[in-house]
Amino acid sequence: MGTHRVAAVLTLIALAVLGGCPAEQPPPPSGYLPPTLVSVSTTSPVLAGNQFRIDVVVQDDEGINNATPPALFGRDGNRMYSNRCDNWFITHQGTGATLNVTCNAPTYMTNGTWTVKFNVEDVGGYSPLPVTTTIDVSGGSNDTSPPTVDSANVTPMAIHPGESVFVVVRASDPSGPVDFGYSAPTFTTSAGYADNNYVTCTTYGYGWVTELMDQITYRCTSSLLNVPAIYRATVYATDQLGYQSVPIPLSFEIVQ
Ligand SMILES: [Ca+2]
Ligand SMILES: [Ca+2]
Repeated sequence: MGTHRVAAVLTLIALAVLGGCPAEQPPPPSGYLPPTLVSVSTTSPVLAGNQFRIDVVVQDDEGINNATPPALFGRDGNRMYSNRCDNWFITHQGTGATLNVTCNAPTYMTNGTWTVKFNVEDVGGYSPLPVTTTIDVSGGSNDTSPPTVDSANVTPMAIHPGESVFVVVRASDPSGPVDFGYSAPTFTTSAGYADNNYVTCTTYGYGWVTELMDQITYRCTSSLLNVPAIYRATVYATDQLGYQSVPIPLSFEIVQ
């Protein structure tokens, strides 16, 4: 293809693109724009065991309503230490606002870079503005070992079709909270029954046992199954660095 023909084709493409552009949009009505970020700063680096601050200035076409509690995210992208930034104050300035957030870095927090995320909402609730910043932590934990599943129990161990079992898992880690992947265990049976024989698990409760030990409860309900059958699953815990514990096998029986 000659140079001139390439230029002609490009011109045609450009005209087609331009021709496809919609007419100029009228400005959106007042309040229909999400907040915009003016500035965000943190008192980083952060010494583990101490407080740190996040200061955010936002602007809106209408006014700022509130912000969600900031949460810290580990290197694996999972939410950790979510109750560490409970103090935040909003100073309204016209249709903008300044947010001053104070957070606590626990002594066992892992050294390295952490991400802080939260949303700022405008009065109209049109679209929250996600705010993301980072902090660098030092003087904390250098733990690089995976968490430990301290206990994993199924109660009761035998049910009738249509009934539920509760799965309670406790796990701990030297550098603080663990998570359980936020995915419920998948119980399967090797009995080869039809597809309408299944067990569905959902998260039933979640909380700290101690600062370094977390617990999760799942409720697992069986369909109207052929019986008897033994259902098996594994559970594991993940720490803030993404290290996974040894998977722990679980089982229960569905009886007539
Ligand atoms: Ca707005
Ligand atoms: Ca660990």
